[in-house]
Amino acid sequence: MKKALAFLTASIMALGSLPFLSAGAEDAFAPGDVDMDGVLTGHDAALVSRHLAYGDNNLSEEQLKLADYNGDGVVDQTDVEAIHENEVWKLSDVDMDNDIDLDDAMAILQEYSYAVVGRIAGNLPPENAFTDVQKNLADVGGIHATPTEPTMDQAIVCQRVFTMESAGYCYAEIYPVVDGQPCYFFYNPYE
Ligand SMILES: [Ca+2]
Ligand SMILES: [Ca+2]
Ligand SMILES: [Ca+2]
Repeated sequence: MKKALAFLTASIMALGSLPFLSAGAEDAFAPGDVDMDGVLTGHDAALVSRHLAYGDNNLSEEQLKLADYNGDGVVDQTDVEAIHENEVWKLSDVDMDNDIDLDDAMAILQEYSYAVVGRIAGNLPPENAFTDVQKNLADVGGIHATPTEPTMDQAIVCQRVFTMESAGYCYAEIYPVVDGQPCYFFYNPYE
């Protein structure tokens, strides 16, 4: 019995030290899926773009590996452009209908309101909860490396972007341009 236990302990320790276990976990995410929510979106482009422009969104080592979309060992604007070109949903398109409009701003605002009510009541209604993909899409500034509850600021920025695009404002007036590089997160005047 003692021998069997020792063998079991040794086996478990050996399993824990096997390198393929951790490699398998990393392989779960496709290149470019930096926020690790299972789908390539505008938020992945926003995270990498923000990292390059300001470096203030605390991407983990694993996320930086995923940010190297073309696998050339460097995270740069080429990766941002490629992720942006291949994104399935645009940043802030939280209802995922391929259009950024007032509906998205209202959805973010509603989710924010429910989250606040949920916090007060200690019970967030699950039927109104955003998925992680939606929470990530609401992160218009590309600041949050992990899914977070939507804020009122995000709703206002989303509405502002929709209004400016409708009014014909140019790219650089809506998106930041840092060191001559176009960015893929939204400028947030409330930050
Ligand atoms: Ca993603
Ligand atoms: Ca690269
Ligand atoms: Ca939409």
